[in-house]
Amino acid sequence: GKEEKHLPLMKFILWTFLTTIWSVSSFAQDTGRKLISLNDQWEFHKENGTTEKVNLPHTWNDKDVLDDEPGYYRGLGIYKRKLVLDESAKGKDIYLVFNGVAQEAEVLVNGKSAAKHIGSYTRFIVPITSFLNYKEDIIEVRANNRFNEDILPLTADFTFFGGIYRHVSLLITNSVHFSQKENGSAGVFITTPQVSSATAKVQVKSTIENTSGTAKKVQIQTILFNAQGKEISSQISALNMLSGGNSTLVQDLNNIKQPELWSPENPYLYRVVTKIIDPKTKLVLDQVSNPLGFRWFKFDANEGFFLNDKPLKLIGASRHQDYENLGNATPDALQIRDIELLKQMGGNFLRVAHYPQDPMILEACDRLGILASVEIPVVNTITESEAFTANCLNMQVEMIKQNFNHPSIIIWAYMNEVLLRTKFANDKPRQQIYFDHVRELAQKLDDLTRKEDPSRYTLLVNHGAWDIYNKVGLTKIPMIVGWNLYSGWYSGTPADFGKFLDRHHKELADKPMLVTEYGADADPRIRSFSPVRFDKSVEYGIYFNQIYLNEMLKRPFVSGGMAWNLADFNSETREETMPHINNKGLLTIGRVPKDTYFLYKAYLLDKPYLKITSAQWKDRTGVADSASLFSTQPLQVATNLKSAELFLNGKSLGAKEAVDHICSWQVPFADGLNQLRVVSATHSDQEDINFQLQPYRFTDGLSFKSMNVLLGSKRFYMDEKEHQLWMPDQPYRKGSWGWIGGEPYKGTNNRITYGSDKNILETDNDPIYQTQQVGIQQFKMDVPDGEYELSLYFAELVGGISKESLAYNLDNTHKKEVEENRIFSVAINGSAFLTHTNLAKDFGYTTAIRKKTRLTVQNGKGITIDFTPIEGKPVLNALQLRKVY
Ligand code: GCB
Repeated sequence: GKEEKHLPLMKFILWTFLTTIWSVSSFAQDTGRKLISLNDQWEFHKENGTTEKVNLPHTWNDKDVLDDEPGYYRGLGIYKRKLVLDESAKGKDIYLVFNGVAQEAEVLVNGKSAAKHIGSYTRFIVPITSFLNYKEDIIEVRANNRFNEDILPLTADFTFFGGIYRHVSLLITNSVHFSQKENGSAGVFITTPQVSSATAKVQVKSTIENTSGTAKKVQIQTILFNAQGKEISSQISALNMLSGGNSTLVQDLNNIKQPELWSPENPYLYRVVTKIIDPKTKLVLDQVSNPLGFRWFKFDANEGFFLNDKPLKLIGASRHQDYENLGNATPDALQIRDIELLKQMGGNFLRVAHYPQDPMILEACDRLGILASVEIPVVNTITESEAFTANCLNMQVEMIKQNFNHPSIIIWAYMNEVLLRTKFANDKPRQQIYFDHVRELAQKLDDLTRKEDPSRYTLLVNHGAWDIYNKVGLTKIPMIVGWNLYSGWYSGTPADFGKFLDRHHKELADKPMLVTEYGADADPRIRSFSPVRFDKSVEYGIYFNQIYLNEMLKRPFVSGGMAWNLADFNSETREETMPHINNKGLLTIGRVPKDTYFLYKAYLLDKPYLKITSAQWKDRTGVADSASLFSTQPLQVATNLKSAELFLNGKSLGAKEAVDHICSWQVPFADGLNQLRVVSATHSDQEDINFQLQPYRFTDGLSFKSMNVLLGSKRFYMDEKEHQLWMPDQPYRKGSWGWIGGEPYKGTNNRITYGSDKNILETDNDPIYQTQQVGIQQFKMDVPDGEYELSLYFAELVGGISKESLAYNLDNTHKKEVEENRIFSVAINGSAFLTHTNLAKDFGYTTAIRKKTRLTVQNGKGITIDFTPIEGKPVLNALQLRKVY
C-alpha cells in the first residue's frame, strides 16, 4: 500500500536523528590528519527492496548463495548514512575512503554525485568537501554488481558478491596534504634502489597537494625507524606549494649500514614516516607511515627463486576473500587469521587471487614473512572494447599504486587462464582477431606494469593448454609464466604433471616459471579406501598433493607452487557434492584444517611434526572382517619424521617408515571407542576414534542397531548435521546384506564421472543421492526378527563430466541429455511399496526422494526388497535400516 511505501523513508529520517553525533575535534592532531571508520549506521535496500540497518562490511548475497536456486542477486543496492561534522571540520579537506565496493559505485553527497568508481577490488577516495553543508549531510552509495561486459571479471569460478563489503572511512586533512589523487594510494612510494647486507639506499617519492587558495612553503621530512622505533636515517626538504598545486618530491636516504634483511624466517620491518611540516609553526600538517623491508630477489629459469641471494622454493596457496555464511563481508580478524594459517602450515607464498584483496592481507604478509603476488581479475575471457581495456589498465594502476610499499609483494600479475573460454570457435579468422586482441591487452598490461614498477616481476597465468598460449604468444610477454595444472584432476593422470614441467624447461628455457595452481576437490565429509579422481575424497586429495609437491620440490627450475586453494570458497555455478562451493581448499570454508593441510605441514615444517590424519573423521563405520569383532581399515599419519609407531588402546601396531610424509597402518577397529596414539622419538599425537561396527553376518553376535549404505559408491560419507555415517555398498552375501544385480551409475552417456556431479535438489546431503546402482534386482538384509524402520533413497541422476564441462565443472544444466523413461516398482518382503514409479516424471530430475516404512521381520525371513522394471532399469541410490527393537 501507499503508506507502506513511505515507511522506509520515514524510518530513515527518524533514525538519522538518533545516530550518535561525534565531534571531529576530539581526535589527536599530531599527524595532521584523522581517519575514522564509517562502518556503522548505514541503511540499506536493494532496488525495490525493503530497508534494513546494516554495518559494514556488508554483502547482500551472503544468504542467497546458500539455497538450491542457481544464481544470486546481481543488481543495484543503495546504502545511506548521515554524516555529522562539527565546526572544526570546516576549512579542512574531507574525503571518504572506500576500500572495496562491488563493483560499480556511485557516491552521492546530499543528493549530488560526488564520484563514480569501477571495480570491486580496489580502494577509491572521494573528495566531498565541496558537497557538504556541515549540518545533516547525507551520504548515499549506489553499488551495483550486475553483469557488465566492460568490467572485469566477466566470468570466473567464484561468486561476485555485491555490496560495500570492505571498510569505509572518513579522512580529514589540512589543505596541504599527501595527494589523494594517486589512484587510491597513500601518495608516497618507497623503493630500495640499492640493497645488500652491507648497505642500502631508500628512495621516497611523495606527491603533495595544496587545495587552498594561497601558496605555501612547507618542509617534507622522511624518517626511517627500525623495528625498535629507533631513528636510523632522516631527510628534510623545503617545498614551495603553489595554490591549488601538486608537487612531487624525491628524497634519498643513503648509506644505510648493515640493514636487517626481511625474509620469511625474519620478517624484519622498518617504518618510513613521511611528514609535511609548517616551517614557521613546526606543526605537522600531514603524515603517513609505510612499511619497509630490505630484501632483493631474483627468478631464474634454471635455478628458481632467490631471496637475498639464497635459493628459496616458494610454496604456498592462493586465497579467496569469502568465508562460510558471510560471503565476502569477512571480518578483519578472520582475514588476518588466514595468513596466520598459511604461515603455520609452513607456507612462504600467497597468491592473492584472483583480485586485489583487503590491504590488511598484505600487511599480514609483511609482518609474517609471506611473499606475495597480486593480480587483477582478467579471468577466462576478455571483451574487445575500449572500455574493457581502459578498466583493466586502470585497475592495474590502482592495484600497483595502492600496494606499492608492501615488502611482501614481489610479483604483479594480470591475466588468469584468459584462453579458457575461447570465443569464436567456429570462425577461425574472427578467432584470430580475438587472439590478437588478447595478446595486445596482455602486452599493454605488461608494459604498464613494468613502467609503474620496474622493481618487481610481471606474471601471466595460463591453464595447461600448452599449444594455444604459446601460439597466441602469451608465454613471451611476462617475466614469469604461471601454469595452472590439474593433470589427474580435470584431465590425464598426476604423472603428466612432471612431464609438463619438463616441457616448459625444455621449450621455454629462458622463462622463469611458477605452478600458480594445482589442486583436487576434497569434500571433508567424504573418505575412501580406493580413492579415484572426482570422488571428492580427502584421500584422493592427499595422494594428488603428495605427487605435486614431490615433482615441484625435486625440480630446481620450478620457482614455486601455490596450492589451489588455501580454503574452500563460494562459486555459485558449481554443483557436485557441496553445491556452490569449490572444495579444493586445504581448509574448509569455515577454515577448519582438512587432512591435506596437515600433509603440507608435514612437507614444509622444520620442527618435528606428527599428526593422525583423521580431521573430520573421528567417527567411522565399517563391516567386520569375517566373523571377527573388528573391522580393519587403513589409518594415515602425516609426518616429517622418518618413521613412527602406532598404538591402539595401548598395544603397538608396529613402526612404519614414512613414504612421501605419510605412514600407514591397517588398524583393527573395534565397536565403540578406539584410542590411537602415534609416537616418534619424543613426539606424539593421539586421536579417539568412535567406530560403529557392522556385523559380517547378522548372526555373529554383534547386536545390530542401524546401517546407512550408499549404492554404486566406494565412498564413506559423514552427514555432519544429522550425525549419520554412510558406508559403501557390497554385493549380497548370505547371512549378511547387499545388492543383487546392476552396476554403478556411470554418468549420462557413460562419461567419466563419479556418480552425478549435479546439485541434488531439496537436500544438503547430495553425496547420498549422487551415486546409485542401476539395474538393481534385489537388496537383501538377513537381519534377525524384530521391528525395523527402512528408508530408500532415490534421485533420477543427470550428468557426469563431459568434455566441455570438464573445463572446470561449470556446466550446471539439469536437463536430461538422453531422453529415457525409467519406470519400476518396488516390493518389500513381497508387498508392494512403490508401484509404477517414474522418478523423473513424478519428482523431477536430480531431486532427493526418501521413502520410509516400518516393518516387522518374522520367521527368520529377513528383508528382501525386489525391484521390478517396467521400462528402463530400476535404480536405488541409498538405503537406511534402523532396528527399533
Ligand atoms: C582454475 C582457475 C580457478 C578455479 C580452479 C578450479 O584453473 O584459475 O579460478 O577455481 O581452476 O578449481 O577449477
